[in-house]
Amino acid sequence: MKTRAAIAFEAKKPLEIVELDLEGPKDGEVLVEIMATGICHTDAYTLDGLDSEGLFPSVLGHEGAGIVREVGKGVTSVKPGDHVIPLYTPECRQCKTCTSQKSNLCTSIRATQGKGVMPDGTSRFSYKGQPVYHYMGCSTFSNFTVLPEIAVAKIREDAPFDKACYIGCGVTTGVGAVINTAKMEPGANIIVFGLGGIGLNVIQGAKLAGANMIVGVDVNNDKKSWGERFGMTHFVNPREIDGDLVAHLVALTEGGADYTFDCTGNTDVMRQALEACHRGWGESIIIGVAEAGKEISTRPFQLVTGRVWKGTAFGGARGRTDVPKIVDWYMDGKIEIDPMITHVLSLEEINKGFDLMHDGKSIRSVVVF
Ligand code: NAD
Ligand code: 022
Ligand code: ZN
Repeated sequence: MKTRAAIAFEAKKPLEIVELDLEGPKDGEVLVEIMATGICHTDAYTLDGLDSEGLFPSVLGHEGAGIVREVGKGVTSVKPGDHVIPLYTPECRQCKTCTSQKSNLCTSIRATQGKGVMPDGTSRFSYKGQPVYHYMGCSTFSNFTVLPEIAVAKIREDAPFDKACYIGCGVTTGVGAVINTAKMEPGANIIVFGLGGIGLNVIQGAKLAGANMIVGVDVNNDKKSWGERFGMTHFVNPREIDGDLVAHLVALTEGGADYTFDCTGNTDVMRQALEACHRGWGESIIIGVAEAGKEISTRPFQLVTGRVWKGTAFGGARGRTDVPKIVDWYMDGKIEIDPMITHVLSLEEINKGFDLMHDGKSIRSVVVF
């Protein structure tokens, strides 16, 4: 079949909207009509050539929502007509990691997903007879895409696609980091570094889980009102305080935070986030993805005195199990999404979404097909 998609032909070039050829689903795969897709940080990162594993040409996009249109042989968990969210972190429920219940980093299709192909080693997309790579197993910048069955979460049918798509990455990552990774207890004091599409979701997750102080740190003063909108209690702009940021934050939280979250991807901020933790028990969760080759550092004394450094992918969420629950939270009004969707674009306008992100003018841009 044909599908309308935005292709990244090479790094640092705008996406091009073209008609691609798409092969139908093979065994264990499903064809999904994407109804809406969010533009997330790592799509831009790959397009900017900062991801050492970026493949071209490819159909980017990893945050979406849509409807199953066709299923391949052996597919049992979804059927045509089901509403789904694609998962860049799949959940096979059979590999060593899934059965361990200790991590969400399912390994069953990891190798092929990283190479931009389906589990059988081939791509379903092609343009003028040449294969086009899949991206993070999702390729949601296409009106139709093919996904492994284990990489789709079935969701309720009354959830609007143009909001539910954000649950495919940003919402689940931020809220999940608090609930699954930090396992934050009510009454905790937290600090969130970077109040973008991820940090704001950390804030609303912490509010939901009953945090006491929620301190937001951002170099952009426009983010103060954004943070407050979702439950931030204190705002600090590192450029506007006298002296050392860490000392300031430790004083503000009377000894340091119980949990801190890096939502910037900046390795200097990661160090600040660890050192702003409370002596003896504070935990710092790295969410931000740093540029290829960057390293983090601190004095080992920070860890010896009880601070804990952790990281999280997709908020520690097990996609097929946890994503439908987050959709329920949204539909029940426990979490908000609508105000964070600052721009709605057509596929033809997708490059504008990347510009808005680069200029810090959007929280989340969503493309509707
Ligand atoms: P964003 O660009 O919307 O937000 C980043 C924010 O950080 C901005 O408000 C910016 O002003 C602020 N900032 C920049 N430098 C700062 C500094 N030195 N101190 C304080 N604040 C600073 O980005 P986003 O979409 O929220 O994503 C944040 C990070 O999370 C990215 O690195 C992204 O790749 C990563 N991410 C990780 C996962 C995961 O599973 N681990 C999932 C999604 C996104
Ligand atoms: C999503 N991310 C950033 C913005 N939006 C993001 C990027 C990378 C990861 C998670 C979220 C991530 C963390 C750990 C891994 N990845 C490795 C997982 C593993 O090895 O099992 C990651 C993921 C997918 C891909 C690359 C790296 C990919 O499909 N290319 C989950
Ligand atoms: Zn993302």
